[in-house]
Amino acid sequence: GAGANAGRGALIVLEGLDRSGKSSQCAQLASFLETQGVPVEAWRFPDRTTAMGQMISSYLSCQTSLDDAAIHLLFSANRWEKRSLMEAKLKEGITLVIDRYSYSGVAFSAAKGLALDWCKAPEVGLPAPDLVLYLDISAEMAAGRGGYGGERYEKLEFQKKVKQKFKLLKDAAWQNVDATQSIDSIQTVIREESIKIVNECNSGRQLMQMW
Ligand code: FDM
Ligand code: MG
Repeated sequence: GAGANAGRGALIVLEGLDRSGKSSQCAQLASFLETQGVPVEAWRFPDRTTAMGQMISSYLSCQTSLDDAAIHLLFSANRWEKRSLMEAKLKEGITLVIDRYSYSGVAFSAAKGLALDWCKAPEVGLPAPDLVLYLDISAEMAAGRGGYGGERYEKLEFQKKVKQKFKLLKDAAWQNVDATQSIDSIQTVIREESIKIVNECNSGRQLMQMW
């Protein structure tokens, strides 16, 4: 096992287009880490359970309209309201596996035409992921999997733009994962990369800040 008693937990983020397989891969990864004796929690952003999260959810389901800049800041604030809890969990030695983070925040808003640097600014100072696993798939292939739920951004043409913006966000923590492989092959890669980073964090790797 990776050891449950020494250093901090790892901040692991899964990113990608809608229908790239993030949510099932996150769930499988969290269960796997648990079997390895790694204290772990699976999180997601947006966190729709908070007051801000409920405003976001109603925007995404097209029940409300909001200015593009305003909704961008709301998504960011939804991460900030979780900042101290994230930091506390990591410090306690709990690894967080998070479905979407600041990368989705910037990619989706920039795809609407907001300036990339403006979109990144409110993320500055949030805890930086130790590992970003980007599930790489074309928008066409993701759409072909069906099951777009009808939320605001779940449209092929828009997802193509989002993919172009994701490409501009590769940083030191970023790892591309070929998401056209089988679910099991993807999970194998994700497990290997995750165990490595969990061990590094456990043995003293410093928690960084965005961006
Ligand atoms: N999304 C997600 C954003 O536009 N900004 C953000 O900061 C985040 C975290 O919200 F279309 C978009 C991405 C997606 C939608 O996400 C809801 P889920 O994972 O489908 O719930
Ligand atoms: Mg969705």
